[in-house]
Parts: sequence; C-alpha cells; structure tokens
Amino acid sequence: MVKIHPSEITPEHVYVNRRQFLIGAGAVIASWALGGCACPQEPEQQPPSGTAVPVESPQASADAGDLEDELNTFEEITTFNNFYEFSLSKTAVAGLAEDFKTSPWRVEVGGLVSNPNTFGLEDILKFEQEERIYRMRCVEAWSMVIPWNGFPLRKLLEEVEPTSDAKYVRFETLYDPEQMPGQNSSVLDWPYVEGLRLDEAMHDLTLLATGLYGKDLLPQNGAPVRLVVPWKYGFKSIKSIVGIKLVAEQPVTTWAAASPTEYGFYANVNPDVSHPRWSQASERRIGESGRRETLLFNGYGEEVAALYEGMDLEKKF
Ligand SMILES: Nc1nc2c(c(=O)[nH]1)N[C@H]1C(S)=C(S)[C@@H](COP(=O)(O)O)O[C@H]1N2
Ligand SMILES: [Mo]
Repeated sequence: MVKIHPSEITPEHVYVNRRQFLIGAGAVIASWALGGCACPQEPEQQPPSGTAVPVESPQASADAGDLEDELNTFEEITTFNNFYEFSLSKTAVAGLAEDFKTSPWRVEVGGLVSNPNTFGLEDILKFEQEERIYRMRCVEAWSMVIPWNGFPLRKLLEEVEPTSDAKYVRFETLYDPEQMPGQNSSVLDWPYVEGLRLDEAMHDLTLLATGLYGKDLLPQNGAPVRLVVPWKYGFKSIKSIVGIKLVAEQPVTTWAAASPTEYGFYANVNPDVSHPRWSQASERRIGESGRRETLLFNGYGEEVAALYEGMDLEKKF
C-alpha cells in the first residue's frame, strides 16, 4: 500500500524525457510538443469544428498497434474539459471549479455486495497508486493522451465482495448545485450517472484515477476520484464520484437517457459507427493540427475485444 509522496512527484519535464509505454499500444512517448492549445469550444451535442472538412490522410504513426503518441501537456489537460456540472464551455470549467471542495470526500460502495463500505478519500489513497498513460477519445471526436495516477477499480470492488447477483456497476457524481452551477440548469438529469458491466469494471485497464502528472486531480478533471475507461468514449469516465453501486440490471445512464439514439450504454470507441450528426472515423488530437484515424476500441482491442465476443457492436453501441 503505497501513497505517492509529494517528494516523489515527477515534474512534467521528467515525464517528457522518460520513454514510456502506452498501455496496450506499445507506444513510445517520443518527444514533447510545446504548442499552445487550439482549444475549440464545442458543446457535447454539436459536431466539433472541422467535422465537415474532408478528413486528411492520417499520420503514418496512427497505424494500429504501433502508435507514437506524445503526452498532452498539463496545461491542455487541465484547461479543456467537459464537466457539465460546471459549464458547457470547456474553457470555463477550470475557473468555475476552482473552489470545489474535495475534502472531506466519501464514496459509498454498496448494493449487491457482501461487504458494503464507505471509503473516505484517505482510504482510497491507500490502494497502491500506479501510473497509466491512456488515450482519451471524446465522443465529440477530439482526443488527448493523459498520464493518470490511480488504481484498478477491480481492487476496490474485490474489497466489497460483489454477490453472484451483481451484473453491473452504477456510478454517481456528487449532486451539489451550490458548488456546481451547471446543476441549476436542466441540460442533463442530475446527478450524472454512468455504468459498466461487471466484467468491464473488473478489467485491468479500468482505473479509478486520483491524480495526473503525479499531482492530485484538479476539480476540472473530476477530483478527487473519477473513473477512466480508455476504450470507451470519454463520457463513460465519470468524474467526482460519490456512489458506486453493484446492481443486477443495466443502469440507466445520463447520456443514454438524454439522447438514446446518440449515446449508448456500451459506448465503445468504434470508427465504423457514426454519431448521427458526425463521423467517428477520425479525431483531432488536442495540440495537433490535422486529424488522426480513430482506432477500434481506441486502440485497446487486444485487451478488451474478448469482452464483446458475439455481441453486435453496432446495435449495442
Ligand atoms: N460527472 C461528469 N463526468 C464527466 C463529464 C461530465 O460532464 N460530468 N464529462 C465527460 C466527458 S464528455 C469527457 S470527454 C470527460 C472529459 O474528461 P477531462 O475533462 O478530464 O479530460 O469526462 C467525462 N466525465
Ligand atoms: Mo466527451
């Protein structure tokens, strides 16, 4: 049980000089882009700017299985955020979330489990924290590469001991309209809810993140603890979690309820299944010009494709 000590925090420049492997892609962090953020501001339900533009040839490095992906900068990752509880404007979230109170924080874990428990943040930080560099692909067709700190959700679920009736996991974000101004509007049904099938939740790639770039998560990224499911569209990676419930039935999730023809429960990244209003075949990596090919399962197919054997991934999007 190791908590990352402040003295062990890796400065950004050390990250970029170390050669690191992207989990599941064998990708090497080769160099460092100093470019500014070309941050557009698309609301979740509008196609990103550039979608109508013909797709440029994907870079040679975008071949599946042999990616050379650079990390996005700390600045990019912390100033371009989807977090509708604060704002629909990606560049306004960080400022509005600045004073968000993340301590004390409790995550209630219950439902179909033998050993329900409420974990304080201090308990969550007792799980051995590791670093995972993952691609994140938003359903809006932009992406980033983020060095997370956290631990497999599986480890927490094993402690509460799901019963044999548990088939799905339901996650809930904090509901606190006084702190989260976006919750005063009915743009979505609050609190934000997400869900996974139990085997997806137990998969080694599924992370509970508590930090990035070796620092505690900032509010805009879902402090103090959020989910990261790298082979699914970003909206599955629910932020600022206060509740985790093991359930028998597939949970009703916020985006799927808001617009079922556009957002499914599974939401696995799939370049062949277009969003009704834009193609998912390519994406814009924040900080890059041009576009990259989007990869099936966001490039994590080797690890996760077996979870969906026999399923119609177009119907069960
Ligand atoms: N509670 C909550 N979680 C959320 C969202 C949100 O609006 N509310 N947005 C999602 C979307 S659409 C994306 S792309 C990612 C963005 O994570 P990031 O801002 O840390 O990059 O968070 C996801 N988690
Ligand atoms: Mo997203």
